[in-house]
Amino acid sequence: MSMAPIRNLILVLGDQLTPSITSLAGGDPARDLVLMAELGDEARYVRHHKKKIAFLFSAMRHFAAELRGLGWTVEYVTLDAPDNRGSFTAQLGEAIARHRPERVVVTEAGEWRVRQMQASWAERFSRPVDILPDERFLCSSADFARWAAGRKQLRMEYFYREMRRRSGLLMDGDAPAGGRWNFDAENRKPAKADLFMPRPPVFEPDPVTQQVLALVEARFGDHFGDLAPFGFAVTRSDAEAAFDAFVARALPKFGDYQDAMLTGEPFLYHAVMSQYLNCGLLDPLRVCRRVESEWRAGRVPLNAAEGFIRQIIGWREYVRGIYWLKMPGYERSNFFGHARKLPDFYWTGETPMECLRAAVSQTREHAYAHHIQRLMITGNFALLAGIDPHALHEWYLTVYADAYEWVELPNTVGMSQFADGGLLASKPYAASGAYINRMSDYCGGCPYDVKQRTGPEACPFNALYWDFVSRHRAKIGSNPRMAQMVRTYDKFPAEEQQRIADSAAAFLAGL
Ligand code: FAD
Ligand code: DLZ
Ligand code: SF4
Repeated sequence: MSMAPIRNLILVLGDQLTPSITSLAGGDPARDLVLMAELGDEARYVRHHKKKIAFLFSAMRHFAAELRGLGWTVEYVTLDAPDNRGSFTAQLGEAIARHRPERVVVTEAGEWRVRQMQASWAERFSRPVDILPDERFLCSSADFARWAAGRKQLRMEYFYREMRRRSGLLMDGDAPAGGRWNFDAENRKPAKADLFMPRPPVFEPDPVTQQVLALVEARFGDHFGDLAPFGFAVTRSDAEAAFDAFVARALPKFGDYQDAMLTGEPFLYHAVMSQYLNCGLLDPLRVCRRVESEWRAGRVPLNAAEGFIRQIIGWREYVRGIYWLKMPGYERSNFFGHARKLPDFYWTGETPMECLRAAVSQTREHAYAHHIQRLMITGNFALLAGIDPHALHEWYLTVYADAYEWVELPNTVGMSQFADGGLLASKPYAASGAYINRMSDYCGGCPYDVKQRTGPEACPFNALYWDFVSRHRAKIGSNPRMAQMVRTYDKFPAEEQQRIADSAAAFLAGL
C-alpha cells in the first residue's frame, strides 16, 4: 500500500467494533492507519463454535467498511490473505515493519491472555505502544478494586446500587424508582407455551457474510456447532434493529419469565443481545437508557426495565470487575476439588436427560442458551457431577457466540461452580430435579421420573444433588443457605442415604 508516512498504527481487535472506542477516538483518519485481522490463533485458542467465528469475522468486515465510510484507511487482513500471520503479535510485527509508524495505539484487550501480548509489544517492536482504557464500561477495574477493598464479601446487589447512583438509571433523585432497588422476587414465573412467543429477527446473510460462511466451513468445519442457518445481525444498524424488536416484542415480559425454560423455545423473552454488546455493535449504556425511557413512557413495567438494566450495569459490570481483580489464577479455582472429565454429551447432546439434551442441542444450533439454561441445567449438572471446572470453563468459552473470558470465566467458575469458594456467589447454584420441573416443561418429555429420588428410573439430578450435599458437607455446611439442606439430608434414614450414594455412584460410573 502506498500512502504518506503513517503516524499511528491503530490495531482494532475483533471485539472492539465501536467507532468511538478510545484507540480511534484520539486518532486522525488523515494520518493514522487502522489494522484489523482475522487470525487463526484467535479462532483456535479454544475451538470456537463455527457460528461465533462467522459472526465475528463478518461483523469485523462490515466494521472495516463502516470505518472506511468515516474516512479511515483500514488495512484488513482476511484469514485467507497470503500475508496473514496468524496471531496479533506476528500480524502487528509485519505491519510495523512495512509502515514504520511512530506509535502503535490499541484499546486494552478484554482478556488477560491478550493483554499479556499487548504488554510485550513496546519492547518487542522498540516503539511506543499506547494501551488505552476501554471506556465502554461504567466501572473501570481500578474503580472496582477500590469498591472491593476491605469488603469481606463482594455482593453484586451493593455494587449494582452504586452503578445505579453513578449512571442515574432508574433513579428518582437519591432514591430508586418505584421505592425498591430490585424487583427480582417478581421475576420467577414459569412460562406457558403461547402462540405469540416473540422470536429474535433473522437477518439473511449478505454477500460479505456468505463469503465468510464459506471460509469458516472450509477452515473450521470440524469445530463444534451448526453454521447454517445463520441469522445474526453483523452490522450496527441490524444489531440496533434486533434491539428495537426486543424492546417492542419481548421486553415487557422480560422480567416475569426470566427464569423460565420451555421446550422448542430457546429465546423466550430474552434479549439475545450479549453477542452484540460484547463485540461493540451495541452500546450497553445507550441500551439501558432506552429501556428506562420505555418504562418512563409507560410502555414496559418497572420489574422488566429494572431486571434488564440490572443484568447490564449490575451483573455484566460486576463479573468484569471480579475477572480483573482475580486474574491471573482465577481460571484455576477449584474449591471442591472436582476432577471428573466433561461428559461427551456436552458436545453431542446425546443423553436421555431431556433438559440437558435440549440445552446442548440448541447451543449447537444457535450458539445461544439463556442464563437459566447455562446456570441451572448445564452448570448445575456439572457442579453436582463433580466436573473439572476448568474443562467446563473451556466448554462455555467455546460454545457461545457471546463468550469472552472476562465475562464467561466469573460466570462459570464463580457463579455456576462456586469454584472460588463463594467470592462471587452467596451459595452454590445446586438444585435437584424439582427446580427444573418447576421452571420448565422438560421433565414431561424425559424418560426419567423427576419425582423419584433413587433407582435407575429416577431423575439423575436428585441422587446427585443429595450426594453433593453429603460429599461436601464440610465445605458447605457453614453456609446458612446450604446448612438447611445438610440438616435435611441428615434426617434421611441410613438406608435412604445409602440408596442415594449407590444411585449417584451407579449413574456417574455410566457417564
Ligand atoms: P438477557 O437475559 O436478555 O440479558 C440481557 C443482557 O444482560 C445480556 O445480553 C447480557 O449482556 C447481560 N447479562 C445478563 N446476565 C449476565 C451475567 N450473568 N453476566 C454478564 N452479563 C449478563 N454472558 C456473556 O455475555 N458471555 C458469556 O460468555 C457468558 N457465559 C456464561 C456462562 C455461565 C456458566 C453462565 C451461568 C452465564 C454466562 N453468561 C455469559 C451470562 C448470561 O447467561 C448471558 O449474558 C445471557 O444468557 C445472554 O443472553 P441474552 O442476551 O438473551 O441475555
Ligand atoms: C474471538 C475472536 C475470534 C474468534 N477471532 C478474532 C480475529 O480473528 N481477530 C480479532 O482481532 N479478534 C478475534 N476475536 C476476538 C479476540 O479474541 C478478542 O479481542 C480477545 O478475546 C480479547 O478480548
Ligand atoms: Fe432433567 Fe430430571 Fe427433568 Fe429429566 S426428569 S428433564 S433429567 S430434571
